[in-house]
Amino acid sequence: AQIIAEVSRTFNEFLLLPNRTRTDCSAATVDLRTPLVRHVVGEASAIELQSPFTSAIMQAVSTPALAIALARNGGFSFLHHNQPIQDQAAAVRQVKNFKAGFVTSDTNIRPDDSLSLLVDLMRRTGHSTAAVTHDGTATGRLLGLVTSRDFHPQRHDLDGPVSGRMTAISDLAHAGPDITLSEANARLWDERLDCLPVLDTEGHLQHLVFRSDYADHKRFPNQVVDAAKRLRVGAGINTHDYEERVPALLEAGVDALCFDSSDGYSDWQAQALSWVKKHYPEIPVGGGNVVDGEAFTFLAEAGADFVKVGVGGGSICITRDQKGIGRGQASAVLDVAAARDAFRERTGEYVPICSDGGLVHDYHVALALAMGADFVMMGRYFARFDQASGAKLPTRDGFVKEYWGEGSNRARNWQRYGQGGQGLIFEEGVDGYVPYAGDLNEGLALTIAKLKTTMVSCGSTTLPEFQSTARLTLVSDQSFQESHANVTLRDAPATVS
Ligand code: MZP
Repeated sequence: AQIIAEVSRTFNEFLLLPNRTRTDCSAATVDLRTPLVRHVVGEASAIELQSPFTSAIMQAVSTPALAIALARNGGFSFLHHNQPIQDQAAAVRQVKNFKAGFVTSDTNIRPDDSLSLLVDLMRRTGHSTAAVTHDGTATGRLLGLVTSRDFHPQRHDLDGPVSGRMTAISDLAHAGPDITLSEANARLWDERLDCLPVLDTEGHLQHLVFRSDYADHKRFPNQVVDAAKRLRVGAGINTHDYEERVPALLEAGVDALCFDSSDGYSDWQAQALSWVKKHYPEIPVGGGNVVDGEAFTFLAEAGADFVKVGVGGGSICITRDQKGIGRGQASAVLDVAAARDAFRERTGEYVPICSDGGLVHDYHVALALAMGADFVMMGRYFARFDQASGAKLPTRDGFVKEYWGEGSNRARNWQRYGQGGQGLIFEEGVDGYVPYAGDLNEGLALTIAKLKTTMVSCGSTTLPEFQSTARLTLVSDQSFQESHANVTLRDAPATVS
């Protein structure tokens, strides 16, 4: 066997040194744009993120609602593939059909349908308000509205006819068929209305415009959209059914694909990549996961448009315990980033890399980017938010959300794990809980604020500048202890030792 001399290191072992901060360097001038997919050096990537965050290809994480919220905040989601092809394609369509300010037809519902069905529809479509029409179609007569104020979206025990929960609309003004979105918004604000039904010439409902969505336009200046102003979304695929899955996802309008594997350094993945590239050269497709430069180069040469880095570091992952395979995430990112740069010098093409899994603290995102990652992928982080699929459960101290690994018995995503056949022979992931963290929009804004402030301390206003100028230092156990507060916190119980 060959012994690699370098110790396998993780993010907790590093800190950033402050660099000189210029007067023009402030949180307001930091630009977090980053390429998602391969591009010729000097040209723009076909998909550029406004902030370097992607959500994990996991059942407990990347729902359509989360994909919508993340895209509106400048990031990108990959909807999971551990579901029938038609269900994954329908999830892609839900994101692509999302239109800020409009209720789409699939959130219209008949008055005798149950609230739990309505809750489910609204969660899947990412809407906080739904229309109740007499025949359940977008053009049906509007009977009432159900808003998120009327129920708790996480409580599936709610049931009973919707009519009991309807909000009267008699005090809402109606708009004619020719009203533009901006005119409608202006009127909503002027007349202090929450909602404006837009009617056709015969008085039938066309759609609803909500005032809160007008605020959203201001609130989400970084939405990741293509020419048709539709949100962008990706999808995970595997090396087993890609010949059927890829065309269905393309038909649904997916923007990028990613092979989802716990070990992407394989002939299976190279063959599947070249099949996609041959049949659908227009769709970007990522590969992974890998932990070293050799494996990166293998996938980049096989056609991968980006490569995910990380084996065994995920918060729900027990692959290292079970199989003894993996590498500290910091060492993996540093090694792969060096290979990405060598590939760029040799070919003139830039293949972005993603640091996937094992990011425990917000500052780990900054470390991963400083070490060369172009963007990060997170599971635990996003699973904590309202928009993720896990149930929100009460505890003595607050709430938790369910979060389970793709290699757990609960997920049984055997396509992700090469265990020699059809099925998961042993678990490589666990099923657990993470602390509930509320709304993604607020949580991610805080993380982005911290990232920008870190970059300012390091004297950088762009990610390429941060990657090339950041200075990192290894920390000893003792200096790691020094990093934390060393007083008794006011709200902690007093102890006498
Ligand atoms: P984390 O953000 O929760 O630390 O890690 C999420 C990542 O862990 C995913 O993007 C995926 O690469 C990986 N993952 C997902 N399921 C498992 C498992 O069951 C796993 N072992 O390792």
